[in-house]
Amino acid sequence: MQELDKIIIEAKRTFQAATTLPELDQIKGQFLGKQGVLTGLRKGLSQVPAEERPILGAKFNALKTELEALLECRKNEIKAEALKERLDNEKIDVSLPGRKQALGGLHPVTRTLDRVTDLFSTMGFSVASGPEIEDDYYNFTSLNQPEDHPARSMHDTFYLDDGKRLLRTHTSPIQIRYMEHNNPPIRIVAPGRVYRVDSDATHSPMFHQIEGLWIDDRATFADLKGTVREFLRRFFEKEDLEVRFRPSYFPFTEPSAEIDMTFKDGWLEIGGCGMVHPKVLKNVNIDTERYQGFAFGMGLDRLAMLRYGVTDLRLFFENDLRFLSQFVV
Ligand code: 2NL
Repeated sequence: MQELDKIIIEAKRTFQAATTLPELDQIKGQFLGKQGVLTGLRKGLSQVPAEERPILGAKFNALKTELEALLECRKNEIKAEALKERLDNEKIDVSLPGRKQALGGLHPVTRTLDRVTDLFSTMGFSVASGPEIEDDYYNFTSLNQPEDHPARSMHDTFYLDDGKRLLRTHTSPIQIRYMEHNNPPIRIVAPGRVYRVDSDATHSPMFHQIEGLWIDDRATFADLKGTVREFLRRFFEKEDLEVRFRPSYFPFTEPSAEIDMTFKDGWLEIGGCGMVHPKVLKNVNIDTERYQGFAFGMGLDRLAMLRYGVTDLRLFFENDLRFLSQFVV
């Protein structure tokens, strides 16, 4: 009888120590299996005196039933623990925000270009374009740039391998081509990529320009000043922005001027301009007795840098998403 009680205590302890179903199954074998403790006990029953056998037999059966019940109970506990652990590990927070599709955006130079062309179109200008690969005639000769002009040298201009074609160094050829195919009055802006052999914090071998051209029977230097000043005031959203025209020289304009605007507590050069040189008009068969006009040019990247407060031009062309993604939306 004492031995039976000990078995119960021992069984409870080992069942509790089992943490997995296979482990519990193995322990079950130790008690109820063929070589188990209970089988040993049943064999011992035959040695007990006949009169004690019924009581011990009943006790033995009760013990067996209890062990089976304890096993079942522990088995359910282990299953419940395994389920709880799985639920804890696999739980998801359905209230978390979803992963959004990454949103692209327009490049800051493109945004500036769109803004500039929008402003000029409200002032009556159309937008013209042309090839980035040009030849000597459209890039230099037609613009009254003499053969020995330093800008034509290999140091400043990218020539293609044939030695004849080149990457345009300004967007003026667009306007030459436009004037060849359209009669005055002409009012266009010509934006685009241009190329020069130059590279540092403020110069990139590829950069962007926008030029404007206004040809009719009376356009004057006063119209030029008003047009450029009005554009800059609208672009920088500054009604009291001052613009200054400083005498200068370009082969394709006469007279010519640099365009300065007020910036911080001084002046900042933002472009150049002038009255289109009669030789240039003659090159495109415009009658200089009837027509005259002005042209101006500005750096688009420069306008973008000023608008967004970017101090190194190269950031625009490195395509680092940490920089570019700040211009999304
Ligand atoms: C600058 C200066 C300028 C022009 C561009 C032009 C075009 C034709 C005829 C005459 Cl077809 N002129 N363009 C004129 C003066 C200045 O650009 O500093 N650009 C960034």
